[in-house]
Parts: sequence; structure tokens; C-alpha cells
Amino acid sequence: MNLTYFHSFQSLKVLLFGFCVITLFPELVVSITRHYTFNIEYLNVTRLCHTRNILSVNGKFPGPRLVAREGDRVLVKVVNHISNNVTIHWHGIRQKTTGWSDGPAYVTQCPIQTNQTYTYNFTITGQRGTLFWHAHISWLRATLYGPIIILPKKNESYPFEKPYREIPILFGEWFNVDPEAVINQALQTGGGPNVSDAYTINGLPGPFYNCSSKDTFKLKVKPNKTYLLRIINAALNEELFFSIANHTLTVVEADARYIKPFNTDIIVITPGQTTNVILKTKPYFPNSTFLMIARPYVTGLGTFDNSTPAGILQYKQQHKSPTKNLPFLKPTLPFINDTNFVSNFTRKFKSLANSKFPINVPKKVDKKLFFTVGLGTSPCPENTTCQGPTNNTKFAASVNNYSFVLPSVSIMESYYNFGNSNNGVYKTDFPDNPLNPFNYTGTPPNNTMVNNDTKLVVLKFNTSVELILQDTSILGAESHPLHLHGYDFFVVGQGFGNYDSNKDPSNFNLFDPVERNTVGVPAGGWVAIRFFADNPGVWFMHCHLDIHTSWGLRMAWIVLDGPESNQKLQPPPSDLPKC
Ligand SMILES: *[C@@H]1O[C@H](CO)[C@@H](O)[C@H](O)[C@H]1NC(C)=O
Ligand SMILES: *[C@@H]1O[C@H](CO)[C@@H](O)[C@H](O)[C@H]1NC(C)=O
Ligand SMILES: *[C@@H]1O[C@H](CO)[C@@H](O)[C@H](O)[C@H]1NC(C)=O
Ligand SMILES: *[C@@H]1O[C@H](CO)[C@@H](O)[C@H](O)[C@H]1NC(C)=O
Ligand SMILES: *[C@@H]1O[C@H](CO)[C@@H](O)[C@H](O)[C@H]1NC(C)=O
Ligand SMILES: *[C@@H]1O[C@H](CO)[C@@H](O)[C@H](O)[C@H]1NC(C)=O
Ligand SMILES: *[C@@H]1O[C@H](CO)[C@@H](O)[C@H](O)[C@H]1NC(C)=O
Ligand SMILES: *[C@@H]1O[C@H](CO)[C@@H](O)[C@H](O)[C@H]1NC(C)=O
Ligand SMILES: *[C@@H]1O[C@H](CO)[C@@H](O)[C@H](O)[C@H]1NC(C)=O
Ligand SMILES: *[C@@H]1O[C@H](CO)[C@@H](O)[C@H](O)[C@H]1NC(C)=O
Ligand SMILES: *[C@@H]1O[C@H](CO)[C@@H](O)[C@H](O)[C@H]1NC(C)=O
Ligand SMILES: *[C@@H]1O[C@H](CO)[C@@H](O)[C@H](O)[C@H]1NC(C)=O
Ligand SMILES: [Cu+2]
Repeated sequence: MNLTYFHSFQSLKVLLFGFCVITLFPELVVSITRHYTFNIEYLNVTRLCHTRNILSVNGKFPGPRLVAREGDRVLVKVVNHISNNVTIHWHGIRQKTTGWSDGPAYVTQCPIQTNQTYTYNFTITGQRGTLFWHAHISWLRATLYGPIIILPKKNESYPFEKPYREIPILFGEWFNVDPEAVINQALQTGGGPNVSDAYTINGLPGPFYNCSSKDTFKLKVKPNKTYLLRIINAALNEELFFSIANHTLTVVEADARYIKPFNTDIIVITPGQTTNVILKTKPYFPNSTFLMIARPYVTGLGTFDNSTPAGILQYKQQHKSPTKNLPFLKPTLPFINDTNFVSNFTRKFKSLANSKFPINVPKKVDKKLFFTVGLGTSPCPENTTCQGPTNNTKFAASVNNYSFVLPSVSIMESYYNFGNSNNGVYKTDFPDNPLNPFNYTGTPPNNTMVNNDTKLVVLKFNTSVELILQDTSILGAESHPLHLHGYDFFVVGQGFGNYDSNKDPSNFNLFDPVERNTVGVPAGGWVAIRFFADNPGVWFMHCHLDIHTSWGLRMAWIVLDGPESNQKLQPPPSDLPKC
């Protein structure tokens, strides 16, 4: 049975009809189709006393919530009313056989140009929790982002106490200038980009910035209740610590997968990661107001936004007693470079992995790959001066020393139309291992120049893959949040220094590893992930620090069709944008 549920500009009749049927025959409702319209339009927003004409969806900043249940089909009609090219990525959605709806520009689609429309069409299968949507072209995601809330199926409950309320918490970065000007200038000069002027919590920087105290996110709660915070790091370039004064959080979900719950006072979250935490409020009305604060976790050598975003956890008065001027309590956060804290924290994530939510970790590996990830340099064009890390160079970044060049047409369309034969758009010989091995976390090689190319890895359908992601110390060891499109992967191991293929696999967790779509490669270390290549199509993989993606820390995979009809990449939709 398929019902239709319109979220934007909906007909009230359809909406009521949908609710009635759901109420009367809940067992009949297998899935419904949810219709959204995303108008990409300009919006004037003022923060820190600077007004900017930002890009928005439906005039909202942050953007509107996309709400669906596991099993639902989602149709989002995106209409481009701005002068920039746009695409939207449904970050973390598996998109099984529907890569045309994944969104990265020039990988799975050409951009939606001014006055054009494209309808993204996908089902949500086997996932529940929090994800987010964001623009996936240049740095437009700076303001084009919003939550994806995936509720359990109608007849299913959470594997934890039912929350009284659910609240999205989105971290972002605010620039007083146009972020497109920032990245364009950085790419031209070869230097590091100008940093953001503020971090935001649900679009609001909070009281620790000039001209900002009115722009403070307030989480109003009642005593003795359970709140589910759906936390999303949509910041462009920084991992973040986050804590609420005098409150312990219980982490229950990561990247739309349930985990074994654990308690913590502080979380750390990379760009591209999402996590659900339970906040249990104090049993009685406390005589205090509690600050919630974030701070960047920084490992690289470049400059960064070192400002402090804050929101307020405010207990609502039960009785009208005087509560003005309650003392503010502030949480304590780790040092900005506390890699030990981050390492300890990330090791606490384990899949729930019970009989109701079993996991399928590849035990046997068909294909082993080893990718270095890190920074590098490229030459300055003749007769120009560059502001890169060394004289006459530009900053670059790479995977196995290849800095990925985006073509000017869609890779997946080229693949679909021309098959795997070389059509000149891409090559299929991305190296399984570094071509020039070195001591990755020791003294960097003298030559730090990267290769520029468009090379992909080709995988047969259902290959079981093990991928080691190894950070390098070129231009400074740095944590890189790697995001794989179209897949969740199991994080089976991690460590510092160079990965040792003789010693390290014996410590892999093949029992209850966390399953996610974005993992922080430890600064000066490595992470081991495994997955089954069960989703045919072309899938982008990249660092979710946008400056590193822009510098080329990105590559892509082709996963070939399987034999069954539901194991093949679907034909492209008729409204797929053209280049
Ligand atoms: C934004 O502000 C400018 C200058 O005040 C104005 O011209 C423009 O119409 C506004 N745009 C929108 C979308 O409100
Ligand atoms: C988009 O549509 C508007 C209104 O119809 C028109 O004025 C404008 O020229 C169009 N722009 C492009 C690039 O097609
Ligand atoms: C969405 O995709 C499904 C499955 O391919 C297809 O049956 C349906 O017609 C599509 N809907 C729209 C509006 O394109
Ligand atoms: C908050 O925590 C501090 C430090 O642990 C403690 O001294 C204080 O009593 C707590 N206040 C409340 C209202 O919980
Ligand atoms: C808090 O809630 C629990 C369960 O909802 C209830 O049993 C308990 O009495 C409440 N405590 C207070 C102080 O209201
Ligand atoms: C972290 O920063 C502190 C303070 O700036 C500094 O003293 C310390 O050496 C740094 N630690 C690491 C591991 O870089
Ligand atoms: C990390 O965990 C180790 C071992 O449990 C502990 O000794 C250390 O204090 C922890 N470090 C931080 C920063 O939490
Ligand atoms: C660079 O400058 C030299 C000397 O002025 C000139 O001969 C050469 O053509 C220039 N090269 C480019 C690419 O502009
Ligand atoms: C870079 O170039 C400048 C000016 O030519 C020179 O003074 C400086 O020593 C050079 N630095 C390095 C590291 O080569
Ligand atoms: C790699 O470099 C590290 C750090 O300098 C050093 O401790 C280690 O011995 C080196 N490993 C090899 C195999 O040379
Ligand atoms: C790098 O350069 C140094 C100094 O010029 C030299 O001693 C060293 O052998 C070089 N290392 C490599 C790996 O080429
Ligand atoms: C938009 O994308 C098209 C197709 O790739 C390209 O030809 C055009 O130059 C782009 N326009 C802008 C404003 O970037
Ligand atoms: Cu990175």
C-alpha cells in the first residue's frame, strides 16, 4: 500500500486522508511517499551586525526539516531560483540503485542551473535516526543545509526510553562575506582560506560574539523529562567538541544507526557526522541557567576560527517564581588539540548489534586497499605569485597522491552511457596502494607535489572491501573526516602511526564495530573500514572538511551492476539536469 503525504504546499485533504488511514489501519501502512518542494532562493540574514544575502531553501536558515519514516519514498522537487548552479546531497542516505539522486556535482549529476528543476527520488531503507541534507557543489553548503529526521517504522519503537521531545541541533559556520568569494580566492592564490567569523548552533552564534546576544539558541526544557537531541555537524571546515553544563548525555545513535548507549559529558563530532543523544533533565527546577558550548578540535597547522558558539539550556518555570538573573553555569571542554580525548571518545562507539538490529560485517575480504590521505602542494602557474605553504606553490590535497579533478560532465552519466570503456571523462586505474611508499607519519618526502587526475576504483558487485585510510604528516598530520557516499561502512580498527598489516588486523573488532558514513582518520594515524559493495553506481568519497575537498582530497568508486534486477543502477530520470 502506498500513500502520499505532501509536506510543502500540500492539499489539506490529502493530508487528512493520509492521517485517517494511518490511524484506522496502521498495520496496512507499509510505506508512504513524502513530497517536498525545495525552492533555492535568496534570503537576507543578519548575524554579528553583518547583513548578507544568503542562499536558502524556502527562505529558511538553517533549512527545513525533511521528516520520513524508515521504508518511505521521498520525492524532493528542487527549483533553482538563484544565479548559482546547485545540487543537493542527502548525506548518509544509502540510495540503493538510485545514485541519480545522490547529488554530488559532476559525479552523479550535472548541476541544476538557474530556473531549472530536478526531482530527487529515493527510498529510505534500513536506516533510522538523524542525517542531513546539504548542497554539494563548491561551498554552497555553507548556508544550504538542514536536518533529515528518519523515524522508526510506524509499528516500531526506539531501543531506548521514548523521548518527551526531539530537538535538532545543527552546527554551522557563519561568514560575514560570501563563502564563494572565500573559496574562489583561496583556490586562486593557493593559500589557506579566510576563516569563518562565527560558529552557529541552529543558525545562531550566541552571546560570546559582538552584536550577537539576541541571536542565541535557547533550548527550553521541563524538569524530569527525556529529550532526544539530534546533533548534526554541518560546519564547513572544523570538527567540534560540544557539552552542556552539568548535564550528562547518553549517545544512542550515530549516522542513522543505533549504537550501544554510553554516557559522556562531552561529545566530539566531525563535519558530515550526525548523532542522537539523550538529555535527561534534572528532576526539579534548578536555580541555574546552563550554557551549551562548542569548540573546534584542530590538528592541522593552518589558521582556524577559534571563536566560541554557545546556546542556553533553560528550564521552564513551573510556577511563576522569580527566575531572572539565575547564575550561568559553563561546561569545561578539552583543549583544542586534545587528540587523546577524541581517540578515547571515538573508541566508545559500538554497534547495537542485537537480534533486532543485526549487523553484517565482512569477515572475509575480497579486496584490500590502502589509501594515504593528506595535504600536498601543486606548482604555481607561470608568472604568478602563490601563497601556498612553500615558495611558489599552492596548497593541494590527495588520496594516494592523486588530487581528484572533477570533470565538466557527470561521471555517472558517462559511465551509464559509455560503460567502462575509456570515454575520456575518467580513468579506472586508481592505485590500490601508494605508488611511492614512505614513512607516512615520519619525516615527509622532499617532493610533496601531487598528481592531478580523474581516476576511479572499479569494484565488482558485492565485493567485500577492506580499506585502510592512512593519514600523512605532509604539511602536518591532521584528522580528516572521510565520507563515503552510497554506503555505510564498519570501522573495524584504528591506531596511531603507520598501519602495520602484520600486527594490526589481529586487533580488529569484527563483532560489534560501529557502522557509519563518515569517520575521522586520526591525526597521524589510520583507520580500517570494511563494507560489501552492494550498491551499484558511482560513489564519491572525500574529506568532509570542505577546504580539503576543494584541494582534491576526493576520489570515486564505480560499483558494477549485480545479476538481479534490483542490483542494477536504475536508468537516469528524464529530468536529470544536462551540462
Ligand atoms: C535583501 O536586501 C536588499 C538590500 O536591502 C534588498 O534590495 C533585497 O530585496 C533583499 N532581498 C530579499 C530576498 O529580501
Ligand atoms: C530565469 O527566469 C527569470 C524569470 O522568468 C528570467 O527573468 C531570467 O532571465 C531567467 N534566467 C535564466 C538564466 O534563464
Ligand atoms: C520515483 O522512482 C520510482 C522507482 O524508480 C518510480 O516508480 C517513480 O515513478 C518515480 N517517481 C517520480 C515522481 O519520478
Ligand atoms: C554544576 O556543576 C558544578 C561543578 O561540578 C557544581 O559545583 C554545581 O553544584 C552544579 N550545579 C548544579 C545546579 O547542578
Ligand atoms: C520523574 O519522572 C518519573 C517517571 O516519569 C516519576 O516516576 C518521578 O516521580 C518524577 N520525579 C519527580 C521529582 O517529579
Ligand atoms: C596543545 O596545545 C597546547 C596549548 O596550546 C600545547 O601546550 C600543547 O603542546 C599542544 N599539544 C599537542 C599534542 O600538540
Ligand atoms: C584516555 O583513556 C586512557 C585510558 O583509559 C586514560 O588513561 C586517559 O586519561 C584518557 N584521556 C583522555 C584525554 O580522556
Ligand atoms: C611569463 O613571462 C615571460 C617574461 O615576461 C614571458 O615571456 C612568458 O610568455 C610569460 N608566460 C606566460 C604563461 O604568461
Ligand atoms: C621564499 O622566497 C623568498 C623571496 O624570494 C625568500 O626570501 C625566502 O627565503 C624563500 N623561502 C624559502 C623557504 O625558500
Ligand atoms: C617513521 O617515523 C617515525 C617518526 O619519526 C619513527 O619513529 C619511525 O621509526 C619511522 N619508521 C620507520 C620504519 O622508519
Ligand atoms: C631530501 O633532501 C635531503 C636534503 O637535501 C636529503 O638529504 C635527503 O636524502 C632527501 N630525501 C629523500 C627521501 O630524497
Ligand atoms: C553551470 O553548470 C553548467 C554545466 O556544467 C556550466 O556550463 C555553467 O558554466 C555553470 N554556470 C555557473 C554560473 O557556474
Ligand atoms: Cu581532510
